[in-house]
Amino acid sequence: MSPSKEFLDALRKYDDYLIVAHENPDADSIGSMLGLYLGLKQLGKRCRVVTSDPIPSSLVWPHIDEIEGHSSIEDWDFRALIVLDCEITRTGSLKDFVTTIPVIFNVDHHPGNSQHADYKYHDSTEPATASMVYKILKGLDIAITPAIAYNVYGGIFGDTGGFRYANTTSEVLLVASELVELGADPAKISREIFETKSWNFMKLLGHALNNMEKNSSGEVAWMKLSNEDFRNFGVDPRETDQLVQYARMIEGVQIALLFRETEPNEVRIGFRSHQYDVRSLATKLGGGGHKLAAGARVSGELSSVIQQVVTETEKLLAHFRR
Ligand SMILES: [Mn+2]
Repeated sequence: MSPSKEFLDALRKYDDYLIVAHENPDADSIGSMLGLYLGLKQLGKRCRVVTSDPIPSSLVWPHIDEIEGHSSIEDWDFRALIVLDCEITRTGSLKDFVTTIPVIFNVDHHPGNSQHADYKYHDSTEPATASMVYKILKGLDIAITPAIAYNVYGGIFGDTGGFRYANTTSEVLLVASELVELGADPAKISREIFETKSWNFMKLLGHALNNMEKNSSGEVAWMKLSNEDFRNFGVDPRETDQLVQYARMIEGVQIALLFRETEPNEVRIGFRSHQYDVRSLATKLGGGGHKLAAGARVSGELSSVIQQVVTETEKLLAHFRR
């Protein structure tokens, strides 16, 4: 679905924008923010891009150094806010500041997005927010420069798992083709997003694989990392949210889980499946996400959270098969 005329007209109307996305920014949120930022600047808008958390160091994307930290914006008087790839509640430490901005634009592809916004472009059939940004730029007749192409392609590549997930459509492959034509570098982007890991990360991965577990039927597999593991291996928990893919690779596994004790007594859970709606599980625990890839954050002791969630997961599987 393309953005409405009303949405595009409204974007033309305002002169200054603060562009934000969710905490712990990923390739899609970064590519979307920078793609839209560079595009709106072509229209003569004043724009700033701000995140609550550091950018992954492996991403060396055009204009990425123009993304600012939280402290640089508080004395600014923005007319309009653009929230990408999430609802305002997921903007981390930016939340209190951004809610003071009078006009809200929201662009997101997560199902269940209930953000109130003056102008909203929401489509859960889109593989990435970056593919929606592409449609906004086209709708505004903005020229896709090599820097924009790089960022938008990067966002799409990230959220489709490198064109491997079920959200990879023929439409998005055509968009990707055009973006490569216009200057995106597929090999470099692939390396930056999926194939640049620190030594410590690889050692932690080995530890996590060694300690992987499965239930008696072999249909639920899970990985766990304690707060102590992160300290011992010297790895930032934020680098590890994709580890769950290894549990999902196992033959016969229907639902894969990742448990990370990111703070003492706080467990982040990642849910993945090839076919079952794991978002319902995540939502039950106060989280959310996509049908086949979701997450939640709960407080509690690691082993008891694991026990409880594995039991819930087995119940869900039984329910789907009834
Ligand atoms: Mn996304």
